[in-house]
Amino acid sequence: MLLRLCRFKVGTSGARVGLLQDDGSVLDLSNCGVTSLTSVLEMDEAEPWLQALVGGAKPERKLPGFFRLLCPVERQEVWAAGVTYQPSRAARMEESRASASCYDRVYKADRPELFFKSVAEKVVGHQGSIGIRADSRWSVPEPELAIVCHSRGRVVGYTIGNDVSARDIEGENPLYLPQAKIYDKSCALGPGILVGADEATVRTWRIEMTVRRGDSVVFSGSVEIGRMQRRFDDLIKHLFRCQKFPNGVVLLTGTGIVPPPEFTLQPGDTVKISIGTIGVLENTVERIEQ
Ligand code: DO4
Ligand code: MG
Repeated sequence: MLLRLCRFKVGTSGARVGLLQDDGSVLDLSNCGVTSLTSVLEMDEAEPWLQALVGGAKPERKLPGFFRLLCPVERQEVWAAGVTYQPSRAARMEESRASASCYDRVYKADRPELFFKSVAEKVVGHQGSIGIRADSRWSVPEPELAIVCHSRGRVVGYTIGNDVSARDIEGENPLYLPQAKIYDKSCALGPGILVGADEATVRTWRIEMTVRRGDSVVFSGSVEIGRMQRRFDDLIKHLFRCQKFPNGVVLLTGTGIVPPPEFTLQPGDTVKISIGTIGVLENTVERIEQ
């Protein structure tokens, strides 16, 4: 069975932990004594433990329509890597001519670009709304593979991330990067965390993204994860250098899909991202007022 850990809510009850099923239902792990996602992610061997749990305790099934998925983080910080695919390097060099060499150099350098993206409380889950800044004229989705690590730095799973960004603010001056990247609803993760896949398999998957406006598809694109210029363990090694994550961490691994310069997100758009067997992350766009 695919093990996709998720957080969900039934009515006004608190957050529960479950396993997302192919038919859209969820196996509720709360009656098996699982009260937090972090407690599972922090295990040394989460995968066999979950397999045994599902085989034995018979968790209750919750059908679609009777629950709402929440973002798959509790207290984990979210970080992001940048300029890890050739299209991202080319787009950044184009948008920011004055500092083009920064992007060119970081693409090849031993030290990757890593930046803080979000605290867990601000992350949007599947079917929540993502934000575009009212003071930006050029906002884009960045569909990215997200690696989930426990506090000792080992990869425990994968989810889908959207590193929503204001390209005009970023392009005006690289010192504005935090404002282009960090604001309300700029980070989405979901639908759940796939446990037990290895890097070689994940690198064969494609990231696919479609943006819809009303009845029209206004952008679609895809990239194979194997085109990523860096190895997962290399990114994680740098992230954990001189820094601890007591509750684990999620790392977005950079975008390889860059819409053309005339494309900007608009309120009401729907952004759908799918990756391999992780599933689909879908969000609608809302304007974040100043
Ligand atoms: O350097 C700016 C951000 C790059 C980024 O977010 C990406 O490549 O995905
Ligand atoms: Mg990005």
